[in-house]
Amino acid sequence: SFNERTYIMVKPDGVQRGLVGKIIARFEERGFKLIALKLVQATEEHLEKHYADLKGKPFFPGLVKYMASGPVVGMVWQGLDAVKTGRAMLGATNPLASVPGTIRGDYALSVGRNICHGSDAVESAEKEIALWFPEGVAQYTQAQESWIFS
Ligand code: YYY
Ligand code: MG
Repeated sequence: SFNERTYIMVKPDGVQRGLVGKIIARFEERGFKLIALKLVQATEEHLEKHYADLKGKPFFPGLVKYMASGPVVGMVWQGLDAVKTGRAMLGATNPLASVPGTIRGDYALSVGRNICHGSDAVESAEKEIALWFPEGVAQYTQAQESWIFS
């Protein structure tokens, strides 16, 4: 929908590699509205909640340790079909399968270091936004809105 929101996160490797600005720029330039943003060192307990659906997978312990290995940048982007479009902008989970032009397809090689997260459904987006931004998100009018949407 028009006002759909998605949770996008630059993972610790993306932060360490200095890719935060480039990833933000892609969402800004596409026309999405930034309604929340923060740099945070997440605890393993918090990350286990974020990835609760993957508990039991063989890569789960390593995933949580990697995600807790440094600060992440969490953000919420709003706009037309934000969840599906965000996923398309990220590329495939395995960067080797991500086409060039996607974030993972341009900046990553390994599934265990794929530099960014994006919600996979509207329902999980709302859950993730509540988990990472319990204080809430901003509400404002994007000045260029009428030049992006008809
Ligand atoms: O949503 P997405 O990040 O594309 O993939 P998920 O299936 O939700 O897995 C989350 C995260 O786990 C993935 O970004 C990398 C890691 N992972 C892994 O290390 N090895 C796998 N075989 C699958 C996923
Ligand atoms: Mg996922």
